[in-house]
Amino acid sequence: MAGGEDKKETKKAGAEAKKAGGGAKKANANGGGGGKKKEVKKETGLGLSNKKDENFGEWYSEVVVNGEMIEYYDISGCYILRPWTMSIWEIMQEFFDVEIKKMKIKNCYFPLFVSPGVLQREKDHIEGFAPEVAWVTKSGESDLEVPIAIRPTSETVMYPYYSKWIRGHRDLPLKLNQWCNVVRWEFSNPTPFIRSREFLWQEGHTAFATKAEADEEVLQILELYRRIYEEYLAIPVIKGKKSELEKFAGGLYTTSVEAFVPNTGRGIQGATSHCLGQNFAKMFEINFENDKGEKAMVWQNSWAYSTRTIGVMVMVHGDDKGLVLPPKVASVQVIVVPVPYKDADTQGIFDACTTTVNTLNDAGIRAEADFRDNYSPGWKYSHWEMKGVPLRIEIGPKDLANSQVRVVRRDNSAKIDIPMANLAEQVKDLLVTVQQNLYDVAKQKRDACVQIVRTWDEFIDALGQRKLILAPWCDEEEVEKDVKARTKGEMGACKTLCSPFDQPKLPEGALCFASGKPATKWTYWGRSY
Ligand code: 87F
Repeated sequence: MAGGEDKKETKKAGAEAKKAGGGAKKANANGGGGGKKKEVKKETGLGLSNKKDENFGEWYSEVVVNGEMIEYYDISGCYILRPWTMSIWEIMQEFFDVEIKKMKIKNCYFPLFVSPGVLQREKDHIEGFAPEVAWVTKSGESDLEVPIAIRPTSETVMYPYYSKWIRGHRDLPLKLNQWCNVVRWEFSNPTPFIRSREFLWQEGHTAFATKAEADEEVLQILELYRRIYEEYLAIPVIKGKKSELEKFAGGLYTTSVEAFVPNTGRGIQGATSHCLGQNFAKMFEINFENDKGEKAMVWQNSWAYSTRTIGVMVMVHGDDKGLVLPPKVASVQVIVVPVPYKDADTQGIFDACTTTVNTLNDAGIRAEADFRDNYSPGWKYSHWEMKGVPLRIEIGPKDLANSQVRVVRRDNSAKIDIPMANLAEQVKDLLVTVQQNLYDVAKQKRDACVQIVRTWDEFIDALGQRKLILAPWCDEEEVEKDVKARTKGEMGACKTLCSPFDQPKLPEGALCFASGKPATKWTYWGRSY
């Protein structure tokens, strides 16, 4: 990149960090309030200065920084993923990795760099993506003889080797996955997790002898993506098929899980599972001799989910006190805070905290105590609320005397006193309850945003109200393009999110809301990320 541009980028990153409440805004390391600033609340110094319902964008940036998930970086669109983020990613990774291994998918690692030659082989499909490809052009002071691309996705990196490795039907299926980073030099509105220039993902690339096998795997993987969202992140998603316009152009068809962010009224593609058909097999000559001794082409799939999942979680569950982590992905599920009083038995309280943590850990619960002596209990409450820890246990002199602990839920602030005697069991149950409640509340809010429309006027009305729109559609590409054009505005165009697999019955003679032609399916529409 040229020097001038470089400076521009650095400036942009600075502006981004500022927007996030400084990026550098420290969580008040010495525990003291900073004094005059509006956002400094009570003695804690930890409050958010933006409210989720009032200023969503600023709120989001502030939450991911103050919750210690992200640190802004001096390159626009690039973010530091702090341990609080990585522990969530690792939990989801562990789940998915075990599941795909059950499906006999194997992990591998291909290089980060792509030679321009192979990238060009995919040029028809890459055309629209080309501006996002980042290139290495120099080493030290000298220009590289041939510039080298950084992978934005790995089809072109991997498939030449699929062509080499697949000879006969006995080499099939070939099912590989890699956990890696990719780079897409986005230009529009970078947002931590949601739209970043480098992100982490898994990308699966599989090849089969038959289309039937490929079709089956597409849905198996999509179900794993649904489970990540619904069972781990407590976010309801819609499984469905992308329109011809919105599918991966290089593939045959694209399936996705779609989430919704009620505050902004935007849909968000959660993960995709594509059947590539034989398009890449043709391009990369991935042929094999079938069991009849004939030459045949493989059928391929590719599928991915990324660290975007974490951004969706923050947007859906976070509140005005900060992050709200679903227990299944929280690296600390229970934070134990000693609440000593002047003349109380401080050592006794500290010992009870240690015992509590040990008891919970022994029961497989991820619990920690916050023994820091330079912060007040109130500061610690705010701190761990900001970080979204699902349960807080407070132990003070009264609790000690009564052989009980006070448990406070992050999701609804409910306070429950639990006898120390059967602590682990009750905390385990509570974590399950919190997980379920987060999902239920998110689903309620999402469902309340779904609007069924039948006419263009109803559609425009619903769009104005930031709804997730379900409409009968004729499934014609020209009509979708037309809807996009007619809804283009400051907030961005409305497009199809997916046609849900779970289709309500189309009434006899139902017409497309946009074209008035006979409708062939129900489709979700909305603005999206
Ligand atoms: C950006 C630059 C260059 C998306 C890009 O979804 C190429 C691309 O091919 C590109 N952005 N895509 C589509 C990715 C398709 C597919 N790849 C494997 C997936 C799942 C994992």
